[in-house]
Amino acid sequence: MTGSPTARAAAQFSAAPLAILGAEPRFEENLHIGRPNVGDRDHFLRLVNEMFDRRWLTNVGPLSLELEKRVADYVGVEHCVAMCNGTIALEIAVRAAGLSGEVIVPAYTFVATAHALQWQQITPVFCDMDPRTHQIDPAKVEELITPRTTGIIGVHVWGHPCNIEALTEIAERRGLKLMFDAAHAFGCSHKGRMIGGFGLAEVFSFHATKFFNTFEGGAVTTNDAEFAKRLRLMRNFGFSGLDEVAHAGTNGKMSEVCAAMGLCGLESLDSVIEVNRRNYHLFREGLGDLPGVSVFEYDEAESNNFQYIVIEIDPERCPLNRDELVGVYHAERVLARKYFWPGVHRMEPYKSFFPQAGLLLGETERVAARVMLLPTGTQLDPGGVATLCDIARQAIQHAGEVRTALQRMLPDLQKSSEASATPPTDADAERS
Ligand code: T4K
Repeated sequence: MTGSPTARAAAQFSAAPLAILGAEPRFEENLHIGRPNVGDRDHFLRLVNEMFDRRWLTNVGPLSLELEKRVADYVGVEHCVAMCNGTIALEIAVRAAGLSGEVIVPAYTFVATAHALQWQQITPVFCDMDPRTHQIDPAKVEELITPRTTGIIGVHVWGHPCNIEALTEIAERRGLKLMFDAAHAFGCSHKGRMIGGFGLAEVFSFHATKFFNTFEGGAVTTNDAEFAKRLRLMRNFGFSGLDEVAHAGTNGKMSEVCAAMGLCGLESLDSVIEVNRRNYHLFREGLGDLPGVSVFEYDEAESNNFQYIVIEIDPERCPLNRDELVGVYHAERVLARKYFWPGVHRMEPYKSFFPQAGLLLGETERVAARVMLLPTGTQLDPGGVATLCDIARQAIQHAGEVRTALQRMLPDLQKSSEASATPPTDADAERS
């Protein structure tokens, strides 16, 4: 975009060092949300060499068993079952719990939470959130229970715990299974207890974009020995012995190279959290006084991983809206994201199944239109955070020019996205 006629014209009347107004982008390369943290490479390569010497690459080898033990100790549970990714871990946990019919989940989550149900012909019933915490609202869960409901899956969005007590009380009183999608919450605690031990089971994602990663990976943690046994059978085709299959199953095993990555990552977990914590505080200081801009709050009396910098833009008070700010960041090569916009209920197949779902999801829709995420993690030093904060400050101070520049760019952007999204029609063919 730099060097385009629009940008050059804008640069002539603006002093703001913003790429959207014609300056050079502040970052030379794209800055991603979820850039992986990489631990001690020598340690990792040593473990991988040993793995090659053993010629044992997957199928619950010594590295994945060691990782399971270390994760179980870390979160303080009896059993950890490592899996190939968080989505399969969810699917297996849902199946092992015997869920069927309808299961209540938040609409404000990554689509995998709902897909893990839908994939097994279970209907996800979308529940609204508490806008203060972004977590599923227990009062609204109760209203969605029908004779077909068999369970509730809470999601600890951003690593902030759900209202675990209220959900537990409802599940017990109504005879429902309760599990948690804890994909964001490794290293987080609730009332001094680590996330991982609540409900029947909790499911972690160790995807590359998570602050702790095993390339691809995940785990189910539980204190229920029978449940853990079922999970282990199901993740390995149901094999209970050589040539002996005791259960329906799939392939959810974590490979040894992934487990090696996890074992290295555990060594640097505390230092990564420290970097995230530092960045989080710098973001709060750097953005806190901007009108209509707030940074999602974590309870600092608890353990947090601070892996997401979640910014909420109040369109009544901020001179730019969320989408405009995202546009400003993208011009600077900062790939800010709009998680979890537009809400899972507005994605397929759910939006075709439940076209009116939004009517019951007012808070979800309002929050999803206001939230954006900025990068953090070990890729970002304090100078980088200061630059990210300055971009928002400059954009807000020059909101009028920024909006004009964005609007000038809009027809071009629309044209190019329509061209790539719309298949040619017969009329197009005739015209050409
Ligand atoms: N439940 C919840 C609540 C979840 O948030 C997730 C996953 C799951 C369940 C399922 O767990 P997994 O099956 O994934 O283990 C990303 C992640 O892929 C996904 O794991 C995560 N949640 C979700 C919140 O974010 P996308 O499709 O939005 O982004 P993606 O993966 O294309 O990458 C994000 C950014 O990271 C990009 O700008 C590129 C950058 N990146 C990515 C990779 C893989 C890198 O810089 N390096 C890399 O190696 O889903």
